[in-house]
Amino acid sequence: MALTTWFWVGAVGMLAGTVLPIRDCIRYPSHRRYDLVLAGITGLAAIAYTTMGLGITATTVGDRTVYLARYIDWLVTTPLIVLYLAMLARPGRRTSTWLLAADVFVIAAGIAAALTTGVQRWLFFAVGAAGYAALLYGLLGTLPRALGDDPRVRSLFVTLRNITVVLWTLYPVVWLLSPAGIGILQTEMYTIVVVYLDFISKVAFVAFAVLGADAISRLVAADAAAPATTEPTPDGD
Ligand code: RET
Repeated sequence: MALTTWFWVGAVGMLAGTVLPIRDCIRYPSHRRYDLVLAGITGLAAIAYTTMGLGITATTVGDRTVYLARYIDWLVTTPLIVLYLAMLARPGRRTSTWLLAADVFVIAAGIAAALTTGVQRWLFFAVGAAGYAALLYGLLGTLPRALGDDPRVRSLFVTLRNITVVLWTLYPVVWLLSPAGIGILQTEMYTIVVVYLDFISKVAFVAFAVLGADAISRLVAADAAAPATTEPTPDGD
C-alpha cells in the first residue's frame, strides 16, 4: 500500500474519532468546553493527515523525508491532550502552564531534531527527552495531587493519564528507530507505525473521555453549585 494511502487512512480515522465528542456535545450541551478540546485533538489531526495525503508538507532533510504536518499536528494537539487532563485534575494555573510548556518544548525539540543531521540532532533529541522526563513527572506526580475526591473523576483521569503515558513513551523509541534516528525502520514502516500510534493515542483517548461523560457531568454540576469558589487555588507544592 502506498504511503499516501496510509495518510488517508489516518485522516478518515481521525475524522471518525471527531464524531464522538460532537455527539456528546449535542447530548450534553454543558460539556461543550470539554468536547471542544476533544474534537480539536482528532479534528486537527484529520486536517494534518489530509495535507500529508495531498503531499503538501513533505520536506527533504539530508537523505530522508520529513513530514512537517505531523510535527505541527503534535505541536498543537499534544497540548490539547495535556489540557484535557488538567481540566480533570484542576491544578493551579502555574502547574498547568509548566506542563503545557514542557509538552511544547518536547515537540519543538523533536522538530529541531528532525530538521537537523549529524550530532546536532542527537543533542536536540536528548534535550527533548529531558523535557519529556519533566512532563512525565508532572503527569504522574504533580497533576494527580491536585485531583479532587470524586471517584468517577479520579478514575477517568487515571485511565486517560495511563493511556497517555504508555503510548507517548513509545514515540521517542520509534523515533530513535526511524530514519531520523538510527534507521532500523524504513520511512514506510515508520510512517505506518506512527499512524497506528497517533490513532490510538488520540482516538482511544477521545473515546474513553466520551465514555466518562458522567464524570464530566459531575465536574460541571459542582461548578454550577459553587460558581464563586472555583478560583484557581495556588499550587501547594
Ligand atoms: C520526540 C523526539 C524528541 C524526544 C521525544 C519525542 C516525543 C514525542 C512524543 C510525541 C507524541 C505524539 C502524540 C501524537 C498524537 O497524535 C519528539 C519524538 C521525547 C511524546 C501523542
